[in-house]
Amino acid sequence: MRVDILTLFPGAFTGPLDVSIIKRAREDGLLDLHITDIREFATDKHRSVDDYPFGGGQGMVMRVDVLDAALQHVQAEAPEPGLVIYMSPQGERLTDALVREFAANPRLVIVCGRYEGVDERFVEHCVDREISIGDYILTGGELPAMVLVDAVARHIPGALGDAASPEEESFAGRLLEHPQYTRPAEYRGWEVPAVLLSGHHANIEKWKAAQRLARTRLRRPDLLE
Ligand code: 4FV
Repeated sequence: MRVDILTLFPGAFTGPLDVSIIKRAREDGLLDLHITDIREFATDKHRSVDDYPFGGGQGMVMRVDVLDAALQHVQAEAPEPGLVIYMSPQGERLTDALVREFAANPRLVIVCGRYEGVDERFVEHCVDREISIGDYILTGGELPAMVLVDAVARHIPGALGDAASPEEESFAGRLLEHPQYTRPAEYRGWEVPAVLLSGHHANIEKWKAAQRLARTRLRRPDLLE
């Protein structure tokens, strides 16, 4: 999968996408990540990428001409155009189902906003999907973009190694995960449920299923609707 990220802060991506599973997926050629600086496509001598909002209001808005030039350049860097995703609080809420849908694409182009956001004409004419990671305001779309890349990369065949598969985890079956325990079995008198130490697989599976349901009912009844 090829993922292009358009951002004013390429440096923000150094680190979170260079460790563990994502690092290996990139090294193994499963994830081909490209970060492009939007400011490279500014045309005026001040290299400005934003301007005052028409109709007044606080803050600055990112310019449609600079964003479109950056997008066209990146799209032309590979034969297959990517699905264009703009991260913003006005978007559809990111869910496991959406992550799986995006993971089925050969290529994504993720646009990170800053300031008050982008000119709406860019969203209207250049963006395929507007996505929010939650109802709160961040300083930029970079962290949401990393969340999306991390979540999607786990679904690239082979990215998780053969150990785990995304099929068997939370939200796939729309239930929260059962509690997890590991050694030491004894610690400060804090108990490990005996069934997990019983070796009785049928009972263990029954316990896990009951835990998933009980936790979901208690903590996220909305997932059961
Ligand atoms: C955001 C979110 C988010 C809004 C103004 C960037 C910021 C600034 N993106 N889910 N929540 N974006 O807060 O995706 O431009």
